[in-house]
Amino acid sequence: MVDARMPEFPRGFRWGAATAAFQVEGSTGADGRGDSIWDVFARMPGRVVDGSNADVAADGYRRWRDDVALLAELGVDDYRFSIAWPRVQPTGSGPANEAGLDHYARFVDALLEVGIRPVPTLYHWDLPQPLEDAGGWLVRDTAARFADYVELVLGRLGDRVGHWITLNEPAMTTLQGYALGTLAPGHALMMGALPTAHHQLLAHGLAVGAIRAAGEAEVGIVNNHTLVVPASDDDGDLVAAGAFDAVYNRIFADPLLASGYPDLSGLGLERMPGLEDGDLDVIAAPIDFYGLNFYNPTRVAAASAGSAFAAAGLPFEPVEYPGVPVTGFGWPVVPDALTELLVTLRSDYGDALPPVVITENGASYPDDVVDGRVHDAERIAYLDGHVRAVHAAIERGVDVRGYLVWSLIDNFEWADGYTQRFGLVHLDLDTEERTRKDSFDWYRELIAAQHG
Ligand code: GBH
Repeated sequence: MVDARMPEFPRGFRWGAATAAFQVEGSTGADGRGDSIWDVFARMPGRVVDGSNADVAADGYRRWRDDVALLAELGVDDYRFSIAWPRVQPTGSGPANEAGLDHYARFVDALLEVGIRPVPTLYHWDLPQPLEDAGGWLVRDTAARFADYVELVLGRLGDRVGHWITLNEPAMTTLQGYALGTLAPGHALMMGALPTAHHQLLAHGLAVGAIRAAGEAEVGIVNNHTLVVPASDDDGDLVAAGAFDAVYNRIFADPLLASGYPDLSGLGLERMPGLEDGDLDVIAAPIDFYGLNFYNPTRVAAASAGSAFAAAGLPFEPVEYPGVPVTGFGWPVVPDALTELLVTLRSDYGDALPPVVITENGASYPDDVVDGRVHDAERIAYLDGHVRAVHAAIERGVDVRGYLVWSLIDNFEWADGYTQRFGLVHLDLDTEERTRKDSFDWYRELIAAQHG
């Protein structure tokens, strides 16, 4: 099934898979875990499309040995998972809940035992609810709380984890969690959400400081970027595309890799709200790798009169991407956009861009089990195209060091509940049974061939 013409990646290139605690663990009440904003959001009627929650999810908190075995069979170098803050600090502050840390210590040891490098994300969207009650990412103190939590994790796992990721996709927390309200905590503050961008980046910078102080481990952040494609060459569309790029990409990348925030005048702002003296130095602390989550490009036009975007004072509007296939989620499939994005990052940030790791890439499709198998040819085509796109970027001079598939296993897809499946492994929602999809075998063979 493996296409023999898959080009060879550089020696040492790392292959892996990714998940996040809230999406796979379940056992939300076990061992003293507290509520996160996602537990609460899922209880609000109408917020999760299928009315589901993550109380069981993929049952990973109990079935973690099965998942380690699947990863070992897949032959991955790296496994990216996340640590649930409300398991470590059930209320978001105070002493560590040792039972929560015990789980991750066991899990990390099991990965190391089978030769897989653990790459934990310290925050993948599960903010302890009491911190949200105190203002969440809108308040500066949450950044300090995050740094305290990170120190507790380092105190327990710092001797056996050599690679940390601070935050997952701060852009989605700001844009969907606080500006539009489509993800937890569900606030529709539009421009009022911007301080959450700054406070998350500050939290990242403080966490980098804590990790440096604790030892030699490498650290990076995960940003999701999109390739912004103007809908036409008209001035209005070009200006709109620039503003969209600032909001979606540059606010979250420039303070890390360039000097400070991008020009926000297109949004009617003189400076980033919440920014205080010295913050930019904290945020710009050097990182060892830049995690990039990529799913699709975005076509952007000038906001049309009467649209929700125009009503909110925003100059842009994402529009349909014509003439390409779409995933089960309706997202456009354009592998070349990943090459272009990587080349653009390299040319925009130059040597300030550290080595890049593709920390998520994948696609959702319906995936029915037929005679004990899942024939997910579309997922294989998606992954194959994007792996080649990464190789093309390397050939054009971008230093990419790894590629992780989202996701190891079907899981709780946030506001889309269990209606979207991204896994290499199929999850039976009634029995929790795991079934390898064809894409699992494809990826296993790809990794084996690349390892040579
Ligand atoms: C990631 O976010 C998350 O880190 C992960 O937890 C999640 O499960 C995974 O992706 C899959 O969703 O409608 O064409 O405009 C993804 C961020 C934001 C990427 C929305 C795609 C919309 C595409 N996504 N974006 S489109």
